[in-house]
Amino acid sequence: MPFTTISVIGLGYIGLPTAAVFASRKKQVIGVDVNQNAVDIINRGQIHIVEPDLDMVVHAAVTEGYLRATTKPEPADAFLIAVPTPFKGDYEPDLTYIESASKSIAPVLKKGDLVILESTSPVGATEQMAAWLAEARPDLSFPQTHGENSDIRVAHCPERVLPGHVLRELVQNDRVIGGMTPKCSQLAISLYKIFVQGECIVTNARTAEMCKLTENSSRDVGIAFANELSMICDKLGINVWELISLANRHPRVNILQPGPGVGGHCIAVDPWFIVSKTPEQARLIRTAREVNDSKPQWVIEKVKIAISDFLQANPEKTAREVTIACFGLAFKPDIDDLRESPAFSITQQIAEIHSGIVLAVDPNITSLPSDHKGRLTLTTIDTALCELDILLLLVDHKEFKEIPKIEIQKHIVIDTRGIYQK
Ligand code: SAJ
Repeated sequence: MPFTTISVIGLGYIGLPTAAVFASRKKQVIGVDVNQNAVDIINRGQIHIVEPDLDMVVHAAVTEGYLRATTKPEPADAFLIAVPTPFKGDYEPDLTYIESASKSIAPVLKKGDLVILESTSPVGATEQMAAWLAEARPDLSFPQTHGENSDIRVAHCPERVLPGHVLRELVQNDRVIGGMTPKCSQLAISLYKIFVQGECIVTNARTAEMCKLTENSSRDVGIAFANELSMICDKLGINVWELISLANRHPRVNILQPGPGVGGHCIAVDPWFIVSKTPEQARLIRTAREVNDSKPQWVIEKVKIAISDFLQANPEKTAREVTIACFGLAFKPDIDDLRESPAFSITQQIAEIHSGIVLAVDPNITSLPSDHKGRLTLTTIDTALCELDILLLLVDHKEFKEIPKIEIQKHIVIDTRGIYQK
């Protein structure tokens, strides 16, 4: 077996579960992260992110001595880079994390090592990473200059796991393996086969990069279609959820669900990597992003209309006396992740513009982030139901679906997920 020691650079939502799963297969794993606090937490056998069951796997891996975290790269047989790839203010991809990760591992590389880029990346990033490595290590040869005879093998193998189901999907999902040469791909397959039960399918690095971007753009375009339909149906007085469920009875139609916008770190980001490379061609992909990004503002306008309807029906009241309860803060159902959450952003904006009380309700959140904006009070479902005048449903958490219909019918409801209107 060519891999005794495996190093994972970037111990976040992808890197930490990946490191832990390799360790659970009894490989020596060195996890590297620039965040000393995260490193300390992991070395105590704990985790600094939220993902079901990950705490147990990390705890076992650290206690049994297979996983160790550090801030400084050490020699290994394979390096997996799983650092963030955000975009800059102008939607251009920001590769600085990949650049510094490559430069940090370059000094410890040795002949025969495999370097894999797992971070979601714009087309060409793997070649760029290989160029940074080659620049830092002129004594070693790389695939871009030495092809199959290179000392170092390089591949792009994008992660495709769904937050909330990471441990299962890491093992079961098929893997796209984009080696810079066929030998690079073969070595990468032998690494992933340590834990991947899905199929490992070989392509080149550029196609693998584009494949990941395509998956998330496809979902973004699908959600944009649903969101656009919801705005069209609102104008035409049609229940969009009934419409979609009827249309989806056609054997070749499968429309996704509208919502208050698209959140998370991936789907709202990755399509821009295609747009930034090919702005003239990527017209639909750009428009989908714009449609989804415009949905939170559309929801806020609906809330303003509901306030004025309420005041017309209750002329003795003023806006200060109208209580709005926002049900759901997370970026999708049944998780507690507030990252890039349209629900949280809408709730904060309402708290900033509304003069009355704004209640935030989320059964998965125990406290609001310390830097939240606006006057917001986190409360329970029952308290909110007693106090609210307008119910704004933003996330289809299971607890919200269980509220008796009779409780919902008493109130003015803006249901962005259709759970009370289906
Ligand atoms: N959403 C809707 N309507 C839908 C489906 C989703 O409004 O019908 C919204 C969700 O509420 C959420 C956002 O879209 O705000 C994204 O959620 P998601 O569940 O579609 O995806 P993520 O961001 O949690 O994970 C995605 C996955 N990609 C695909 O399903 C193609 C995952 O497999 C990727 O690994 C992940 O991005 C990633 O890391 O790139």
